[in-house]
Amino acid sequence: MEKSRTRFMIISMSVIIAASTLYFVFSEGIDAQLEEKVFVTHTGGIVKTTGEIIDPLYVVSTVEFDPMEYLREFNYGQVSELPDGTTLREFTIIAEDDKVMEISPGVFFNVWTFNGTVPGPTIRATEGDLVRINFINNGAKSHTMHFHGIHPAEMDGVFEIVGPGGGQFTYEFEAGPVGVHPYHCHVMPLEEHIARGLYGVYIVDPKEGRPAADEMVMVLNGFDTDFDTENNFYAANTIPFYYQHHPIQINTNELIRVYVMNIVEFDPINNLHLHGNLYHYYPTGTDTVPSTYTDMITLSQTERGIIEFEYEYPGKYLVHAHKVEFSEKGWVGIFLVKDNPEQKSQTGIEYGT
Ligand SMILES: [Cu+2]
Repeated sequence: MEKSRTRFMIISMSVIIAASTLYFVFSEGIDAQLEEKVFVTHTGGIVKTTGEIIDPLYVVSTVEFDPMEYLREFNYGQVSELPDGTTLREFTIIAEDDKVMEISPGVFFNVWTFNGTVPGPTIRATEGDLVRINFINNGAKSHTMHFHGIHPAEMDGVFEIVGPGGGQFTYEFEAGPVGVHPYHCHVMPLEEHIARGLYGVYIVDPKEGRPAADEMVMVLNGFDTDFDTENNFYAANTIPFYYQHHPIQINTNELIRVYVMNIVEFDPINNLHLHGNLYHYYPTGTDTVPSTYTDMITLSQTERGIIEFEYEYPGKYLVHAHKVEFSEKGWVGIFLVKDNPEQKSQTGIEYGT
């Protein structure tokens, strides 16, 4: 009894000393929670705080990620021309596995990143370009980049493991086929390397291009923050409820094109439902003819495609998983459609039909 009390005292003192040290070192970045709060944990336990809790973790969030920027950000690489006239697109991608991200208010999670974010950058090329990825693994674990698409076996990012602490590999392949494809780390246990965040989108444009549109990328992802192989949070582009609190602004009568990819681990399916409208869906984006005109698609892991639509009426419209559990845990957003009677897309949604 006496022994355990002494141990408790030592642990308590250590925590107080550590917290005080952090307070003096990082006093400006520390968030003090002044109010007493009661939480119910996922296991049904009740946690009561005493208020004035210092959360030193706040100062170690090392990911800067803006879902609104990510939504419409496309990386075309450093472009040059080879002697035979082929376009070369070079990208440098750095893997790390020590970053901490605030996944949801007050929830911090060790994410593994390509170029510092989850998802990694959207890589974009045109069919027939030569894509060169200078991959550097600055993590503490082995990682690779495995692209979906057509390429030689040694460029597949599966057997050529890239070691930690600065290991390097150059992936080089011809961009193709046309469409939207995932890339992700392919080191075992794959489940962990994907669930931690090592994935992104790779778009291959047709040589003739696609009709002008307001283009965006939505990666349907989730996070298992308590390691029970079930996701606690879901989102389009990492931050739960982000596009609900920050609606995506679009115009009436303008063609909207969304490159959508499901990368959710642990769950067999995910889906995307659009309100007040229907969209043309091009599975994998490999065909110019849409396979369906719908308001609901269901995707298993790494299934992806392109959706195209226009809104006729202004207002707020939800976009969300119709697996309601996922939408209630974060995968829900809003399109805020502004009236723009002058705006007419050049080709309308008849593209490919
Ligand atoms: Cu990995």
